[in-house]
Amino acid sequence: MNHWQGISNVVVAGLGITGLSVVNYLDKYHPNITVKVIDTRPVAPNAQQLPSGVELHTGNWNIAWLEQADLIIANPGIALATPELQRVMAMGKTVVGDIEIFAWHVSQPTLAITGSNGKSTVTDLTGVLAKAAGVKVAVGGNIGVPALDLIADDVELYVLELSSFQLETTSSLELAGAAFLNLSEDHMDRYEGMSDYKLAKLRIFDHAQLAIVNRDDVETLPANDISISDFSLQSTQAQYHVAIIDGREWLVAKQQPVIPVEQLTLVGRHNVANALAAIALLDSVSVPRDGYIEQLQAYNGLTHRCQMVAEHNGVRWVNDSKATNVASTLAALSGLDCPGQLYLLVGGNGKGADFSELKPVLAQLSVTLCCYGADGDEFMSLSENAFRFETMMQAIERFAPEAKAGDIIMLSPACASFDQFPNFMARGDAFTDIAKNWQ
Ligand code: UMA
Ligand code: ADP
Repeated sequence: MNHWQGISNVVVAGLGITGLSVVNYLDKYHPNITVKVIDTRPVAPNAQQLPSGVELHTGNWNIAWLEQADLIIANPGIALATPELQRVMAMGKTVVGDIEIFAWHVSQPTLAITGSNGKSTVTDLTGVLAKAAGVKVAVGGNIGVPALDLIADDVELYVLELSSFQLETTSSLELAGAAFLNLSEDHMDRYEGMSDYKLAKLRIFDHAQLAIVNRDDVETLPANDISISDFSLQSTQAQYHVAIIDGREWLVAKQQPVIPVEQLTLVGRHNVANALAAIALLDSVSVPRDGYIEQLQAYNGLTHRCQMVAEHNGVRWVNDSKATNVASTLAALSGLDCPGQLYLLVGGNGKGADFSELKPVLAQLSVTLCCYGADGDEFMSLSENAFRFETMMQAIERFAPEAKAGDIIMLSPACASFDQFPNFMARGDAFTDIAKNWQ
């Protein structure tokens, strides 16, 4: 099917890294199409990188351009509910995202991963394991490399992390295996409610040959009629599970023991589930397990996810800046071995979340709750030992001097970073810098 038939004017909405990848893709593969770019921010990023001949409008919407377009390709940071997009969609204009354009182009097998937490870890791990097994693999999507930048003829397997934002604007992506890891509250500033958010995520299964789902989280089950592989930390009935064999706990895949859990370098129960999901994904495209067992044992995760970044005088500093919602902070707390006091840094942009689920878990710990940033107030009632600060740095300066051996200072903020940092990486780097240089 030629999706491009009759399309001569395209508007790219948003000039983030996604928008730029779309422009570059069109320039390379559809050079006869006229491309115009709108970015509603006063200063658009990447403006200097635009190929010559591509017009750019910044600061607000250009309605005339939208009305003249044959196709609008929107960045994931722009919601379909945006009134300007709704208006032209009502006129019959098609609005898609970069992943839909990717779907129109590629014919190689593709795996995709969505969920509220663990997407990047499972995506990266799946890619690392496929590579270890000798597969020419390209990894990208929401993890930070736009999918269209991956396109190359010699790629044998694509592995994509897909956010609900990306899935909203994707309708024809054919997948060899599609994993939905878990569902918990996130992005409530963008969705009407949880069912809306879940529906966006379920779109991953629309044209998948195999749905890889979490048996411990029924919300991940597909609504369409599709083959299923499941993973579980709780039930040995799942195809991918953990089981005690000769006194040791093993990862088991389709009745075959893979490795003992203790041989994983990855820390935490949630990462055991992530490893099972990655194995299930690789099985769906028949990557031989023998090819990657050593790498599965050695893999130690991505930065900014529950990572110990420094230890001074027995005080451990843990960077979990990627914990941008409640469930990820809960996962960090449940796997924590803290014999002393936990100084927990929380706050930032709360995206409209309800943080009350943290309260009973915090009550089990000896915690000093350091609340900072735009939504720091939201955390103050979660612990009797809560303190309010303007910034993360002020909290550290107040409490790090009194931390003793056995204590942990952990950034696991349950919030997005945008109120004070460009992104979660910058926030984690700032924390790591302070941690490494603390005397
Ligand atoms: N924006 C405007 N006006 C515009 C365009 C963007 O105000 O015209 C704002 C958006 O509201 C948003 C910000 O600019 O706050 C960035 O949005 P973007 O769409 O320009 O983002 P990109 O730079 O293209 O990055 C996007 C993903 N960002 C989002 O979905 C917000 C990146 O995921 C992703 O790595 C990248 O594409 C490559 O695929 C980031 C993210 O935070 C890491 N994702 C969310 C998450 O993981 O929770 C979904
Ligand atoms: P995502 O890409 O979905 O944001 P990441 O792998 O980057 O996922 O991890 C984000 C946060 O969630 C980190 O704090 C990490 O420790 C935590 N996390 C990772 N996997 C899981 C999981 N399966 N369940 C809950 N939390 C998780």
